[in-house]
This record gives sequence, structure tokens and C-alpha cells, in this order.
Amino acid sequence: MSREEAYRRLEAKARELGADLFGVADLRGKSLKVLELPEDICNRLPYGISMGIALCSGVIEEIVDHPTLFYLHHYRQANYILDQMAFRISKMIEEMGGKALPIAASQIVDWERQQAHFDHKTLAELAGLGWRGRNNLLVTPKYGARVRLVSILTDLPLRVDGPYRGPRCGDCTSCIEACPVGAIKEDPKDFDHIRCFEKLKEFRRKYNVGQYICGICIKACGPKL
Ligand code: B12
Repeated sequence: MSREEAYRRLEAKARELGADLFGVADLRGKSLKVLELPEDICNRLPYGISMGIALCSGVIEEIVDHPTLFYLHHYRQANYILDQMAFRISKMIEEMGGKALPIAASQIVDWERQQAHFDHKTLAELAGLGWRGRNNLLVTPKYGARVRLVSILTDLPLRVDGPYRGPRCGDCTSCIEACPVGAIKEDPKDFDHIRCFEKLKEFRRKYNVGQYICGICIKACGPKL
């Protein structure tokens, strides 16, 4: 099977399973790390598949100054669907003769550093889905930052998409103005994840949401088209 044919089959399945966004990047030489695994993992499984689902505006736009129970449920469902999608696409890759490593949508491995096995946003940008916005999130032309992501690493040869090269945030500073604790700065590299996390802890206690969620910066970053 050609790389193009393999790409098309996986993309079609992902869309059938609920993906709104799908892209592939070649990770060789990109020095991306996967916690708990040897350093050469991205050379052994060099194709990174990034998939995203868009969140419903009806849920996001009702968030005012704290996460709602509607958002909590939506967030959980989105993670569940993304994990199912990654699981099932990975099985399909293995039936097609490749090896696949699905990476959880939302699983923190190192709580002190607030790190997961793998950073979905960096792969999504390399796979052409969008750019790293001022808000430190993956921002897409069609849905803004209102997307959740999941990744698969594989050795199945696939056609690759280039990194995102379109327009970016420009002068927009809605997220800076919206963040209740000033965690968002001009440059995403200065994002204050400690402040953000402290606020999420407060929300978790106060609103009984049981998860570290907020939603305010996502609401501020809607569709760009
Ligand atoms: C831990 C975590 C957090 C921590 C913060 C971690 C952090 N350092 O920022 C806390 C709990 C505070 C948090 C908060 C939120 N999170 Co969170 N979080 C994660 C999680 C589980 C792991 C992230 C991780 O490991 N980061 C590693 C560190 C090193 O990454 P980093 O800080 O971004 O640093 C790198 C970048 O700066 C990068 N970089 C910077 N610029 C550029 C440019 C280029 C070109 C490249 C290549 C790289 C690059 O280089 C650094 C080193 O690798 C991911 C899921 C995942 N597996 O990716 C979700 C995830 C990032 N979170 C998400 C969301 C939505 C949120 C919240 C809105 C909460 C909510 N759901 O309501 C807030 C938003 C905070 C914000 N504005 O960034 C989504 C983001 C979706 C999107 N559109 O981007 C993710 C991807 C979950 C998902 N499955 O969709 N989160």
C-alpha cells in the first residue's frame, strides 16, 4: 500500500470516529521526548499522527468566570472519544502491518513538572493543524483553541503534512485580557503554568468539578475564519 493510500484510510476512519482534525508529521530529528521511553523512540516510531475534536460552542460560550458542570461533562466525553479514536486507529495501523503507540489525551505523568508522556500541541503544530497561540494552546483557523487533541506514534510509512504556515494570532490579545490570574503573556514561552494550575486547583475545590479545568482562555479564542 502506498503512503498516500495508508494516510487516506486512517484519516477516513478517524473522521468516521469523530475527528474534526487530522494530520501527520515526520518526527525524525525533531528531538521530541516521550517520558518513560528511551530517547530514540521518535526514530523508531517516526510518524506522529495528531487528531483533534472541536468542542461545542453551546458549552464553551456559557462559561463566564469558572468551569461549569456542562463543561466538565463535555471535557470528559471529549477525552473519552479521543482515547477511543487513538486506540482504534492504533489497532487499524497494526492490522495494516505497522506498530502503533497511542498517547492518552489527558494523563499527567510528572505532577511536579506538570508533564504528560508527550506534548500533543507540539505534534499538532508540526502536523499542520494550527499554531501555538499566545494562550500557549494549539490554535486552529477553523475552531480557534476550542479543540482537544490526541496523538499516535507509528512506524507505518505515511504521507506527511508540513508544519503549519498560515496566519497566527496577530494583534489579538483576548486571551491575555480573559485569564483571571494573568497567566497568559505576550509570548507563549512565558506562560505561567504555576499560576494557571493554582487557579485550576481553586476551581476544582470550589465548584466540585473534580478535574483541573477552567475553559476561560478557550472561550476567549473562538473560530478565526
Ligand atoms: C499538564 C497539562 C496542563 C498543566 C500545564 C502544563 C504546562 N506546562 O503548560 C495545567 C494543569 C496547568 C493545564 C492547564 C490547561 N490545559 Co492542559 N494539559 C496538560 C497536559 C496533560 C500535558 C502538557 C505537557 O506535558 N506539557 C509539557 C510542557 C513541557 O509543554 P509546554 O509548557 O507547552 O512547553 C513546551 C512548549 O513551550 C514548546 N513550545 C513552545 N512554543 C513552541 C513552538 C514550536 C514551533 C514548538 C515545536 C514547540 C514550542 O516547548 C516546550 C518544551 O517542549 C496536556 C496533554 C498533553 N499530553 O499534551 C494538556 C493540554 C495541553 N491541556 C489542554 C487544555 C485545554 C488546558 C486548559 C484550558 C484547562 C481546561 N481543559 O479547561 C488549561 C489551559 C492552560 C494554557 N493556556 O496553556 C489541552 C490543550 C488543547 C489545545 N487547543 O491546545 C491539552 C493538549 C489536552 C488535550 N488532550 O487536548 N494543562
